[in-house]
Order: sequence, then structure tokens, then C-alpha cells
Amino acid sequence: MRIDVVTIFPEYLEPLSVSLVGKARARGQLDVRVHDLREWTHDKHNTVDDTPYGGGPGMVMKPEPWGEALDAVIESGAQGEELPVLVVPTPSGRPFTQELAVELSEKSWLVFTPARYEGIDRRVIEEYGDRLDVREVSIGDYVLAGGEAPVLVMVEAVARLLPGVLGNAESHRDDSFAPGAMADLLEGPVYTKPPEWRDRGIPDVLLSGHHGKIARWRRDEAIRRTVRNRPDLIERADPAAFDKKDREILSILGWGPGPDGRFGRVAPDVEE
Ligand code: JDN
Repeated sequence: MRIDVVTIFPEYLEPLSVSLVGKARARGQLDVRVHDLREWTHDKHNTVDDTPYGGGPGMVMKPEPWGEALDAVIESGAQGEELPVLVVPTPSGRPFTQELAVELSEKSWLVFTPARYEGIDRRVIEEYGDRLDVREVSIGDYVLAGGEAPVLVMVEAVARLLPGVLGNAESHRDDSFAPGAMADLLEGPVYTKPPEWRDRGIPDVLLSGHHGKIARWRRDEAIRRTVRNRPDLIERADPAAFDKKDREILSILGWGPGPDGRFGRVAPDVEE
């Protein structure tokens, strides 16, 4: 996969040389090219922003540098190469989910355009929307200063899905949010050696060698955690994903099926 990033803070993308993404690049599994947007400015001060039409606070990124930069990046594609998907981080975008990460991981070329200030002149998104698959994407409901950190998040989520990038030690299957894997439950707690640390032991069941009991305990813990931290995931889950034991635990936690079969809170919340 090829990934281009156009930004006014190329050094913000240096983490893409480290760890999983850095190793994928070193192995030739991922071709990441970071570009400085200011290379496509022509004035003495390398201006990339201007005041918003209609007034209001903040500044808007000018269309011309983005247009020249994106034309150059798109043009740099090899003859016969597919066009890139353009990924635009913005708090007004569609949520970035594991499902979108999987979809993007199946593309051959992604171009990210992290903005600063109040974002990019709308005409840039319209212009490239006429020629490319453009995705305006938000990584979550909080306020950042620009799209660079979201690019780091999205590139890592996509890169680890590429064939051969994850080692056996990591591997996808049980990821919280991996579609299908664990019926959209969060993962429960994990433990390793030593068996006692600062007077704290580990749950006996994990030492029992009883694989069936261990699997059941892990699922119970996953359900407890999901009820506590992400009740919305229980509410939206397909109730067919819950077996008899799941329903027992859910009932103990005050959850049961409503008229449509989906689960909701039916009794007061239970402490920890
Ligand atoms: O959360 B974000 O993706 C984000 C993007 C931009 C921003 C602030 C936050 N300002 C300009 C783009």
C-alpha cells in the first residue's frame, strides 16, 4: 500500500517511522510519503490560510496550495495505477470505525490531508470529490488542533491490517471491535507472571487449566466490562449473539431483552 500525507507539520508525522508502521515501511510493505504543504505556496511567507468569507473566528486553509499539492501527488502515481482514496480528517466527518479501517486497508493508495485552523476551503473537497473517492472522517467527539494526530491513528489502524504486517504474537481475531469476532464486546482483563504481585493474585480459574471454564469466565468479564463502559454496544448487539449463560450474566447485571428482543437496562445498575 502507498500512503501520502500532505501537512504543514511534516515532523508531526515522524511517529510513522517507529514501531509497527515503521517496521512495515522498512520491510517494503508500506510506502509512506509525507509532504510539506508549504512547498506548494509561492509567496514570501508561504501563506496557507486566510480569513473566512462571511466573517467569524479563526482562519481557513486557502484552496490553491492544496490544489497544487494534490494535483502533484495524484500525478506522481505510476501509469495505470489506481487513483488514491482521499481521506480528510475533520470533526464533521463520518466516524472512523474498524469497519472503515478494513475497507481502507483493501485500497492500494491513500492520501491524507490533515488540516489546521478551521479546516480547508470547501471547494477543495468538492473539486477532488468529482475525481476521487473522498472520505471526510472523524476519529471521535473531542476537539483537536488539527488533523495530524487523527492521521497517525488511522494509518496505524489500517497498516496493522495489511497482509504480513502483524506478527503471530499480535494477530487480529480477538480485537475489541474486530467485526464478528467477539459479538462486539470489549475485551476483559488480562494477567501475566508473576502469580502474586504486591499481595494481588490472579483469578484462580486462569490457573485451573480448564479451558471451557476459562473461556466462559473471559466472556463473563467481557460482558461485565461492556455493560459498565459501553452499554451502547449491548443495546445495539444482535440478541442472537447472546447465549444462555450470557443472558444469565446480563440479567444479574440488570439487563434483559425488550419487546424487540434487543437488550436494555431492566433493573438498577449493579456496582462493579
Ligand atoms: O479531529 B480532527 O480530525 C480535526 C481536524 C481538523 C481540525 C481539528 C480537528 N482543524 C482542522 C482540521
